Amino acid sequence: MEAVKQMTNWDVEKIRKDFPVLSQTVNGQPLVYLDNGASSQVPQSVIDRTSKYLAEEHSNIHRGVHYLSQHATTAYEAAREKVKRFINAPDVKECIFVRGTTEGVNLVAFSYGRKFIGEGDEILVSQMEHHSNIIPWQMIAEEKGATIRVIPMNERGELIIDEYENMLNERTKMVAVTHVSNSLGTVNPVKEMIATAHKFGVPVCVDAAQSVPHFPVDVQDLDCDFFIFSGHKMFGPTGSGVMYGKRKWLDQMPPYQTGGGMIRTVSFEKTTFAPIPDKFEAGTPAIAAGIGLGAAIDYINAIDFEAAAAYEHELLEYATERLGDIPEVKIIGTAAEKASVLSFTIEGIHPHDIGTILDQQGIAIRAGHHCAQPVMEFYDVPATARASFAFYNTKEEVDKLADAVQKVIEVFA
Ligand code: C6P
Repeated sequence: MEAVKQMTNWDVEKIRKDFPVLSQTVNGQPLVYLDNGASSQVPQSVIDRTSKYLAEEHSNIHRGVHYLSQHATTAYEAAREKVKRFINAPDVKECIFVRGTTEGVNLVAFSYGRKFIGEGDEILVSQMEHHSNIIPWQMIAEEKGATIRVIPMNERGELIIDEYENMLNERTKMVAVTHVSNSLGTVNPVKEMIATAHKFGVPVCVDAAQSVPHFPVDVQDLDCDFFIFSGHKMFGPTGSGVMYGKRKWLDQMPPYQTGGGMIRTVSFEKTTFAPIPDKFEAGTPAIAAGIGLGAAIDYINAIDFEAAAAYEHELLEYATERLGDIPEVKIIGTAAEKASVLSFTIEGIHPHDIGTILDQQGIAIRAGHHCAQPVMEFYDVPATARASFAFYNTKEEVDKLADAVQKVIEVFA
């Protein structure tokens, strides 16, 4: 609690004014939006930039010689440059626009997998992966006769790194691991995991859907081979996302989807493909969403993101303390390193009932398996209630959450 009081360098009330959605009432109560892990809210600057594109610049890109097309192309490619700087990619061409993390992982699994994974090979995924970072690997493993092996975790929801190290061998062809768990909030030591995998020559695909909205990232420092995230979880629009990949892989990988915009030459006999990034961007992309993602990066750059991360961390600690003080509440996911996610259960009350009662008080949380059924199985629960925070949430909102949870318990007593 003390820590939150000391947060002098983060003016949350000023920040909140940037997000129009936050000032509404829901079910007669001021909205308390604690479902940022599903989708974060969008600042006015992103709304304005996207509207401007639709109102004044809308046109197909990379295809026209006319003014609008060139203008839209410039704006879209400027967004790609922003992505490059945001994640510190060495080359803008290594930043492939996708519709979101799901599409990005499918792209890597099927394209890398078709080229580099064979019979008897092994793919490591962790116990805490989102379904998006399990199923594509399962599909390619099935197609190729490869095996999925699971990096285990302990009761706190931390990966057991010793066991991970023992799992790597000459058959391992990929490590697919989440940077931050969406169901537990665990921040995984991906930099160390990548260094270990590289000792075996194994590439690592990092699911960064839940990390990029919460703290600065640097793909060169991590030395990851693939790094994938969604725009709609980092204050941008849905339909935007990024798959960063090292050129050494991308140049060798076959296209994932084919069609317009990704070719060099086409004849009925043979097609040759454009270099990256075009090779992986078939068809007309989500132009407005991509430009909006660029604006979201501008927004993050304009605030003090390090201070935002520190504030959010203190908020999470405060929420953990408040909910932890309620004897009936069991917190799921107690890793030493956590970011912005608080999953919990209450004995005898289904998380959907918790979510519904909280909604009646204007509090938005997520209840369910969070597309992480193996995590639910690990803890032997059907679902959890999950509050997930962003830098515009407040200590007062955490208090409302804790009071509302207390009321839920009273209703069911
Ligand atoms: N998690 C959540 O409420 P998409 O849907 O493609 O933008 O992102 C998929 C995805 C992949 N990895 C992780 C770690 C994620 O958290 C998500 C999305 C949302 O937790 C919706 S299930």
